[in-house]
Amino acid sequence: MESLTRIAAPSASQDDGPASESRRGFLQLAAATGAVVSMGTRAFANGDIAFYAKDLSDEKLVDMYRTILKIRWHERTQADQMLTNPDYRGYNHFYAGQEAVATGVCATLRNDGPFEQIDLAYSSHRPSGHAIAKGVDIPKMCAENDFRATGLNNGYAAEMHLSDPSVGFVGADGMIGPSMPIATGSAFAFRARGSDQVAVVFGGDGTYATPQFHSSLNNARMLDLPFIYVLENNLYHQYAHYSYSCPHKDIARAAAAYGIPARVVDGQDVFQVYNAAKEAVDRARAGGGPSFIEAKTYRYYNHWGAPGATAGELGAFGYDPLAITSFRPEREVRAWMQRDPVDIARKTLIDWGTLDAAAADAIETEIKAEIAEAFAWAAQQPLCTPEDGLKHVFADGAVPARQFG
Ligand SMILES: Cc1ncc(C[n+]2csc(CCOP(=O)(O)OP(=O)(O)O)c2C)c(N)n1
Ligand SMILES: [Mg+2]
Repeated sequence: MESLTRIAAPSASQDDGPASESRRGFLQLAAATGAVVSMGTRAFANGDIAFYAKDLSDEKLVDMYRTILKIRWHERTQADQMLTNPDYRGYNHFYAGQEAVATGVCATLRNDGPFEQIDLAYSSHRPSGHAIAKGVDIPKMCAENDFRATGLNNGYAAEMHLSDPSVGFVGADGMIGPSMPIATGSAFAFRARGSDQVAVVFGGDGTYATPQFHSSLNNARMLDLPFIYVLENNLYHQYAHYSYSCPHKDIARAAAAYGIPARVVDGQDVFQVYNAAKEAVDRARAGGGPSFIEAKTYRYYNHWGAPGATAGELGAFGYDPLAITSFRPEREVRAWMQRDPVDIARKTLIDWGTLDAAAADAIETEIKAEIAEAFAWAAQQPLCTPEDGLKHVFADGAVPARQFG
């Protein structure tokens, strides 16, 4: 039995033909005239998805492009801070190169409203892209990442424990694996309450080797939970290629063992990711149980921080002193950068007539300035004090301060 399906090559270079164009036109007309259009995921007989992101409104498509750019410029600006500003305390496991995955998935989720109704996203140790795509306040996230007292989590969390329940971003997780059973617990609660919310987990190729990966998938299937696992296969866990810990080229094959429908997508193409996520979310909301999405992608920086990077330039190349040896040849990084998620989204929207080049440039200029402003605001925020470090450790008043004197 094989439930694994693959979404074909980037839609930007594909001609879906006049039928798709006229369908998009029809849907836009229907939207403009207020006609009720029943939208849903449809599949061809061979299993390929027939729901195209191109059916979305121009506003929603441009919004996805803006999100990709916000993530990209957040990463680049933070890398530059780390490389050039000795007063900057923050750090990151950079998400640049993977922006289309978080953006395409979160664009299918309910990200605002009462906590009892929004969808929940569980992140990993590489959280900034997931956080931005889910809708966290970016200036506050920048402040948090620099350990500022007015940051998203009052400076207690920084990158590794970022969290914002108001948008359903349950949070980052420094451990590889545990987010999966916690998220299946949320999905179980949704099902028990009769809610149509879904729980999404973002994890890396390294999670295959954890026990939580296998037990969570099995339980999600056995209990038909509204649970979506988004595996971002960026080829490496820390400095080792994923073939060192997983026998499958497509890790999504593992889902078949648990009877979970799976898709492999080009993680550099936000609209392919959107299509697969939309199918999975529709299935989960309708009571159809879990789904597995493997997005083939790549990180432009090394595992952690900015070794090998140069201020003002995208990406990190060459030997990483944090690794015993570097497993990433420079030519591999540069080859992946040829299939850049920002470029692919931009080209697709220009092909579809949603944006022209001047409008796309103007959006990028605007986002770059917005991110620079977020970092500037964060740098003005008060730092945490040593006393702050004792807050929230014990119940207030339970431990006299002299105990630490
Ligand atoms: C249980 C556990 N073991 C080891 C680590 C150390 N560690 C941090 S990140 C990482 C690799 C994760 O790789 P992957 O899941 O592919 O995610 P990526 O970094 O590629 O995004 C490891 C082993 C950890 N955080 N937790
Ligand atoms: Mg990885």
